[in-house]
Amino acid sequence: MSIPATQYGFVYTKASGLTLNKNIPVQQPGIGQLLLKIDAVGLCHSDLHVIYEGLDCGDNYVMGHEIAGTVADVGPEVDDWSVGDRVAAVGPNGCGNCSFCRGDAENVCKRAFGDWFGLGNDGGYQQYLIVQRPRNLVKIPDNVPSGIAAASTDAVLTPYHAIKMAKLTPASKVLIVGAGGLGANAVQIAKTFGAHVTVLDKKDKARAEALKFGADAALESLPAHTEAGSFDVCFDFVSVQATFDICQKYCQPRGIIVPVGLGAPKLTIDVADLDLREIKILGSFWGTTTDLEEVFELVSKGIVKPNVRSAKLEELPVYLEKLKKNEYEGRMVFHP
Ligand code: FEH
Ligand code: ZN
Ligand code: ZN
Repeated sequence: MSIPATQYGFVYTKASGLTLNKNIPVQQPGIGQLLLKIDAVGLCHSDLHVIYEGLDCGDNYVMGHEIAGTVADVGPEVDDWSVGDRVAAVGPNGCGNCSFCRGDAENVCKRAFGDWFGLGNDGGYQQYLIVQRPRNLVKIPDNVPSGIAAASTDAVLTPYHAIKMAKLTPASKVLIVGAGGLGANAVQIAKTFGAHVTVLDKKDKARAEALKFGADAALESLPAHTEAGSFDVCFDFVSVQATFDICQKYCQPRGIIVPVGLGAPKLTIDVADLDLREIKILGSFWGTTTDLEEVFELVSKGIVKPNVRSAKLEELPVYLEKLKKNEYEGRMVFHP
């Protein structure tokens, strides 16, 4: 595989936002590192939160946190990967040594904040990436195309981790608010746990897709006669006050609300109701290496089918604008 000396990529700085750099050196991997040729990288709302809404993950790095690639070169002391392996990056990029990383919770590794792939540390909006910690890579199944793999590293991994944290059972009555990219994948995942799934979404197309993915009901809003406290677990993929209030009203006593979306920086909680009915609010962030391995199992078996569209990486600025205006469905992935 001939590796160029320089490449192009999209670099984020607090001063200039996201800009194209056509002369980024392609480094050689050092001890314990590997060089990844980027095959596909997904575009996410979190990118918009960084570029336009002040989410501070750091300064001066190549963005792109939903990464699938092929190992192009390995440095000394890297023995768990070989040139030609197809791998996906586990975004939170845990340090590997702390109690969280050793406890299968590397997604909340405190040392990795600001070191996430494409969100503080260099990511996949370029042709080649030096991976400092190859432990944070997962093999992509042979039958999973790179675009689907890239999208799965967040649009499937994030809802999968949230659902796993909520410990669904076949007796679970689940409410999913927002059946866009992550919500649509959540429907498919929740059905693998045997749960009864009700979806709320304003868009006809999203409700139709949710029913196609196995939702038991897909509604624009809950009927007036719906009993307050009808659901064991409410996943809010929008997380604005109005959707959170719906979740709190219709969550069972001792039920769980998981505000997965980042629609509002803060939410108001009816604390008396929360206490009287012992409602749990569960934070959930991205996912772990184990989760991503399990996600690839589901995707490889065709049980979860993420909705993905592809474009050339050079077209990224065009699709950033489209995403801002919600002008497309599904996940955009880019190929350098
Ligand atoms: C979410 C919020 C902030 C940073 C990163 C994330 C991940 O789910 C990537 O989208
Ligand atoms: Zn993302
Ligand atoms: Zn750690």
